[in-house]
Amino acid sequence: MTHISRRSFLIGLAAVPLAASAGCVAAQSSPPAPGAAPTGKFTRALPIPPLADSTVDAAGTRHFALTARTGNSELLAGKSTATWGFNGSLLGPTIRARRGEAVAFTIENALPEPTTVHWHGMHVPARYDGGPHQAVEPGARWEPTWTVNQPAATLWYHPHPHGSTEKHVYRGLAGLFLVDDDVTDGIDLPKNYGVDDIPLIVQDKRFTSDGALDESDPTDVGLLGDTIVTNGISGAYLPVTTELVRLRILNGSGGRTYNLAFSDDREFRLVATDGGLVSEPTALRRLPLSPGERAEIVVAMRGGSDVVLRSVPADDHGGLDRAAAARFGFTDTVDIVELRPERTLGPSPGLPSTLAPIARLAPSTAVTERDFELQWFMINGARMDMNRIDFSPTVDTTEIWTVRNVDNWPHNFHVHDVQFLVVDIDGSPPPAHLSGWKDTVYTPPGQQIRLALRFTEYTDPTIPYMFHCHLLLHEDQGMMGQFLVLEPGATPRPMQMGTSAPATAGHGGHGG
Ligand SMILES: [Cu+2]
Repeated sequence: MTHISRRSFLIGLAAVPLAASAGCVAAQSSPPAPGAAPTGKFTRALPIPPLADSTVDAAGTRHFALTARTGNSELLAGKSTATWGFNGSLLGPTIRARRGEAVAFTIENALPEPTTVHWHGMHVPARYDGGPHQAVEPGARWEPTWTVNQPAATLWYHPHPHGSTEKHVYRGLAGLFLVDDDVTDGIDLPKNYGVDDIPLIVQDKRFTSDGALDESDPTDVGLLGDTIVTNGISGAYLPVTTELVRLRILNGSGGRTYNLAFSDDREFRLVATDGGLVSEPTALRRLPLSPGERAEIVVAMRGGSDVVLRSVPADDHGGLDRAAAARFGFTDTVDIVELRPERTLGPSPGLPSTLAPIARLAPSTAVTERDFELQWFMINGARMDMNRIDFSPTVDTTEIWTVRNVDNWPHNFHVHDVQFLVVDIDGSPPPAHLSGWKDTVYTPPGQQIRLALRFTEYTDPTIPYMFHCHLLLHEDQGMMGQFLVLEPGATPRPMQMGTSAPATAGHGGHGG
């Protein structure tokens, strides 16, 4: 097993100045006069990922097909870039299914290397989770199927191959998975997909001089790009026709954390987090979103008055010291999309004062407590081993997990199969944006975050689920572990793989 000491790793990766790119740091431009011609920076209409085609069989199962393939895309206007996508050259169609519906997928791999498709945020049997144990070889096919059984939410799908997740996502493999249910259908929220209910897949890229994706010089949090691409293009604007717009925002970056805000500092309402609706619309002016997290917000528009959704420097530097905050992108200002409303906007229903009650998981009912220390590429001092099961929760019991970032790097924490609740942060109740269902949570240096989780329905003594840092370089470098969900009293029978070494592609040669 290759061992890389932290010191040699740091020496091996000379600090990359996020010369962020003077050209991409947003200037405080005054909004153009209503009806004015587009002014240079936002030059292309935001593409809306198409809804995935599906067919329903006699038994009521909804079938989808996804093929991971190579292609070329116009991430930058007028330039062709080699990219990867599902059913196309870049990103993937938006999967949509209802709670209670059985879904079945035919996944085909037309890439030159193995990949997987992981259903991020989905409650799904471990064998269909799409983690590193479900590799799909080039030319092979994988057919997961399950019944959707969780509240309406904005989930997503992306590759999770052992040691290569960052590059597969960076090259373009990602798509949204929207779950619908009767509760959300019955609430007055903008819900006309692509019109007033807008998906935003936010990613950062860096390009070589000839327009290729630059995969060199990762920082300690991975590939930080100086160009924001939203739904696959840079410089996107969104024509708006309604008074309210719902934005379903995915941080699809591997290493960059965004601190969302509008250019005129207007308020917006948070209506959903990773796992679905929050209990009531929450007024915010800033919303941090670390890699893998989603948020749904509703923002009021004024006819003819353009406004830019952007990421602004984090007030607290993400809990990092100033130098680290700058090195890891926390002090950058980057534009995501310009919202360009018509002069006269169609009416939107007013937001209700309450959305969906959050059923608390009382910590006092927890039967098991576990501790997780995040540091460097390790959780509890260990790096990922495909042959090591770290622990095995019992189905239908509540657990409390205490996650501490004891590092001076940013990390976050993602758990497969389940949506959890943040119990407290350093002993205090979580802020509004962390009060709903979550599957990924940012864990700043020095903080202690307690999570309440309850694994239900699916057990498997052989095939594990993952928990990991969703900064994808960290995940690839081994900041991940595995657990089995078991029936009471069941004995684990973990599968054994041929390899136990964490992949070090791109970071080899620094052996200490
Ligand atoms: Cu990390």
